[in-house]
Amino acid sequence: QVPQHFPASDVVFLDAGNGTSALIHLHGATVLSWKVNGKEMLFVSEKSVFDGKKAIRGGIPIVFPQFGPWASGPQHGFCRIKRWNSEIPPTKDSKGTVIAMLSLQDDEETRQMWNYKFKVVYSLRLQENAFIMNLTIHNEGMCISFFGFSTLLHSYIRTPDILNTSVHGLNGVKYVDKVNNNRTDVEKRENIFMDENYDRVYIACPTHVDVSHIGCGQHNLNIKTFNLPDIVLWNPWTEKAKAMSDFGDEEYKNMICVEGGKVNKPVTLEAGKQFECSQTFTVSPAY
Ligand code: TA6
Repeated sequence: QVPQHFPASDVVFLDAGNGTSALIHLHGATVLSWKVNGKEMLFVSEKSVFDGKKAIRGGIPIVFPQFGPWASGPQHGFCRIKRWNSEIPPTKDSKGTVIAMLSLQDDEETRQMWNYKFKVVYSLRLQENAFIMNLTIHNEGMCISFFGFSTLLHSYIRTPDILNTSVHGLNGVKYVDKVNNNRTDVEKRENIFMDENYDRVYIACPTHVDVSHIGCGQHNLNIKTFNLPDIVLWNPWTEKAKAMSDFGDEEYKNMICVEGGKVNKPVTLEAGKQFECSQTFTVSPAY
């Protein structure tokens, strides 16, 4: 359902064959589409704006250097609203993995908000039934450490029915509930079904979670994370859906955000050092 009329100069298309493909928009290096056997696994709002200014409502926006509201700049930082560079054209390696590499460097605008020299390199590797997204944040300064950044991959997963989709793997994990005055609690369910507005930060999670009945409902998604210890679960539900101009009133029924992040404990990165994190999506037939 992603409008296919994007100018070729604005997108990077990965084709791994057998109906497996991915489409990345250079605005925010936002993955817009990931198809397996021709079936779309990601959600992009029909009302998303593609004006090169506003964050795209859906796909996998990149959150850096700040998750959530930010005194120095836009909510969720500037990465998802900057135009990234495609460093290498998509190439297929000897094992059939299609690789793309995008990057974003500091500029006058970012330094106004966050006065650091940085380079973020986003490498995407698409295999027949796995999609590996690796984000490496380089502190390009000579002597100044980055203090306290957070980062997160804000993945909008598609579902035919939010009431039949569940998140498995967070039982026993502590979470902060942003819908209930940031109260903390411990998850007690094996399978988390959403039937209301959810906005929770699960802290220090296992490295694997599953999301059931995604895409057209016949697949389960496994998300494996590296250095993204926290997981945000979000669904705006009815009232918040109505309040977003770039989101359909009923679209909350067809998406679930399961977002791997390093948000609970911000990162301090010394000059010349790098912070690497990744998430790997694989799908299997729904149980
Ligand atoms: O990831 C959940 C969240 O932080 C929610 O609080 C909600 O604000 C969502 O992100 C979307 O934020 P956005 O700035 O894209 O409207």
